[in-house]
Amino acid sequence: GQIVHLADYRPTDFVLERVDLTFELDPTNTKVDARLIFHRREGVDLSAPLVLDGDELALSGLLFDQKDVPASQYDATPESLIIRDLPAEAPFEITITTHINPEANTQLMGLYRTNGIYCTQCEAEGFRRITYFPDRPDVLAPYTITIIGDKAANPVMLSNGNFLGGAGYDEGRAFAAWFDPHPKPSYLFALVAGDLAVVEDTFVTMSEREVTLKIYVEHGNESRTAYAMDALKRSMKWDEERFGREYDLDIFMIVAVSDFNMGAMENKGLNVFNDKYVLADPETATDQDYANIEAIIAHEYFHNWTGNRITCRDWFQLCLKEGLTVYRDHEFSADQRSRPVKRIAEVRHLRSDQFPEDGGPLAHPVRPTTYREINNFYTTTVYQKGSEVTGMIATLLGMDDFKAGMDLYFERHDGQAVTVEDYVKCFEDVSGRDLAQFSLWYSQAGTPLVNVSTEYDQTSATFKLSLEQMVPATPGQPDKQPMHIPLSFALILDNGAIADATSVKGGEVTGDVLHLTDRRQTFTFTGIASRPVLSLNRSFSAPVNIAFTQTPADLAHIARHDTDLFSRWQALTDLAIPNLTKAARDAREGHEVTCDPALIAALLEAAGDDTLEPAFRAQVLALPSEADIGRELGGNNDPEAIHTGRNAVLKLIADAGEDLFKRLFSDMKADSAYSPDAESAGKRALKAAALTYLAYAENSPQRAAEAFGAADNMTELSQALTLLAHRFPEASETTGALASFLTRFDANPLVIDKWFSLQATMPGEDALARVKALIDHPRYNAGNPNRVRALVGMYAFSNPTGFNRRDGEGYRFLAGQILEIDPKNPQLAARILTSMRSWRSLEPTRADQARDALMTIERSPSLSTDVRDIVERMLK
Ligand code: B3K
Ligand code: ZN
Repeated sequence: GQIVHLADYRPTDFVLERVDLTFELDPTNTKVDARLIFHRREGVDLSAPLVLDGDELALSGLLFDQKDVPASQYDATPESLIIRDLPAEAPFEITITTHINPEANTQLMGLYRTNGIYCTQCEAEGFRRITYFPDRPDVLAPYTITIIGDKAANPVMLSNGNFLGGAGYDEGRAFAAWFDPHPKPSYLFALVAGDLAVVEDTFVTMSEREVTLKIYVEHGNESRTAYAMDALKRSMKWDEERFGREYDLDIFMIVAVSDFNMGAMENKGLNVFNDKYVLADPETATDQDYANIEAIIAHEYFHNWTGNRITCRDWFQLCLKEGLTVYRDHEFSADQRSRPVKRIAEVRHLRSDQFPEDGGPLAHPVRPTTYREINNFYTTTVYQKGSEVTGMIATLLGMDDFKAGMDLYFERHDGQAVTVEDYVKCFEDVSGRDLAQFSLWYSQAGTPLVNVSTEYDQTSATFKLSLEQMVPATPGQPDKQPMHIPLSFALILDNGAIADATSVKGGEVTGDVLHLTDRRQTFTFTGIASRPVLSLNRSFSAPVNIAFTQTPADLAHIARHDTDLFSRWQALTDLAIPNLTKAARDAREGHEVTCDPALIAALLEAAGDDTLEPAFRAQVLALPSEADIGRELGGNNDPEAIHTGRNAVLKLIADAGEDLFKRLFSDMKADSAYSPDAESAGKRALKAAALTYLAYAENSPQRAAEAFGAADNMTELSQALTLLAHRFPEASETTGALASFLTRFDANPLVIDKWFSLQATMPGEDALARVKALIDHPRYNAGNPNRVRALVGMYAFSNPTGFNRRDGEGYRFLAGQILEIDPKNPQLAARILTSMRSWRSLEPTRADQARDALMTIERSPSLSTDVRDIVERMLK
């Protein structure tokens, strides 16, 4: 656990020219021969040794140009191999032999086995668990791979690049050889072997090359790959049309495995996926699952250019590939589906995950400058805020310059390992704009707060908009500089029209974008004939908090008239928030909860407006979450009171809108067989929202139980079951439905994960007893990350009342789980532990209990670097 600093970066002393790996597969004793050709970098001192990384390795052989190396010439430890007295200039060959145990690899980093399948995960530093290597992203080389394995057990043997050939090898064994001509860093290496089924298709690229597409799955799952294959082809086409990016090998492969630490991995030509993000059919996958599959298939595919062809110089530059690729997959989904609805979902996600990270002890810049464990920096800040930063570049420059900048980036840096500065420079070069201040978005952590006040003067027809920005202090960054914040805006007139706001002083305005660059800035608009309503940060053009008190009437005006659908949703949210925070306070003090009729009217008006797309109306009806309300309250939070208050508001809306919800529930019936397309999914979402409100209005499990019985797809089935379990936990209908669901889907692990999740998130104190019982359930499997996340992760992240018990038992339970998971799978343990990152915003009794539980973890002598890093930062 050494601390790594961005400022210490320097290139390697030796340049790697070629990599040639031979694997002799064995479940517990796989032999790896690595032949590496190096030469000393020009100007590097003769005394400099070759230093290679390892992790839990043992060296079993070392050759220099095929001859033994005397023991005095090298030092091997589990963490490194250091070789001295190497040639001055001439290239030389080092052959390293290691033996590794895939079966015993529970970390799921390096080469491991899942359900009898060999598979790898090398990002960020897993390759060093396979062989000694310069395991860093700026070391690029072409790879040749030979895999030798038992023929019967491994009819499929895959690696990156193009297939060279394969044949029988010796008694009962076979070999397969692969060559990847594109120089790549070790984190993009992959190997998969075992008995897998394959589904094939083809794609013809823009230059008329035919690419073979293959999706490998466990036998029996072939029929569940159709949607993923379709999403892949649409992604390939879209990247050609939108970014001019063509695929560059003869074959593109995806492998779905059931034990995986994250969503998927973009290994060159051989993406490995968590099967959750590949397998789908109407009976087992929800609309959300389909949308996730589409997004993640696209994301990993898009990495081929943003990540693989152009990679990161060092891990500090992670956002260079992740933020940009998230931006690209967001754009893809927006084009495939409804752009405003997609934007609403993204912003909900950003606010519920990234804002708390940015406002808590784990806050870090989009490009961090130090880390102790790089795996802890695959964060929502690097990914989602990183994507927002690229989105802001597009907003600031306009689409034409943005596109030119991307083209330049691909052209200038193809085949290189680069930095954020290299990326930003491309946009500066094409636009002539200085992005120095803008680049603070990469280096300053914390969510900026923009205070807004306005003034309208009828006689001079002048509208004044005063903005003040403040970037909060974050760990290691007490003082902040003002940022360059692009704020899309509209001045909406009485009749709903948008005022011409081109006559403006006080700062730069491009199109409908205000450039806020100073700490305080006043924009003065002239020629505004009547008092306008300001709609600010439209489409969420900047990831900031806005403090602007607008009257309910003004918010309702935006909700009715803004041409930006996102802003209409935002206005309704802004209308709801004060009602929900007040409800939480009232509930805490034992007062009756009330709700402004203007909010109810505005929500019902939007929900009932048949000119609006159903998916949007469903988003309107999904009020801010309990976590959202907690964040608005800011501190001293009582999750019970927030829950009670919010439920009371839902009940008031439900009662007032009962007739509308009945109408929507029957109007939104599907008129044909299930289809996962966005429009049909939107109808189902609106129908589900109506069903939820009806459960509040009718206060009976009846309708949900009927919906459960009638559902012919997993979306409606799981929604009905969740509603039953969360609203009517004691009802016999609920007990019966939970049992029948388990019996029906017992053979399908991904569906059983849903069964665990929806019980883990049942609100209230009883949740803990339920979760503890589920840990002892025969279907619980502590070795499967999806199952652990479904139960322990969902409980800690997504059950505010059940987890944040006043007596602290929830925190102590989690601490116990973290200490159990950590020795087996540190990455998983560290990730789940981040669920406690907002512990300081709890009321004192709970906060004290949370701190004690964290200190129990911290005191454990044998923590992984992963968990130690997180727990120490959270307690700092
Ligand atoms: N690049 C991988 C994430 C690797 C995580 C390593 N701890 C998946 C992705 O972002 O596409
Ligand atoms: Zn990614």
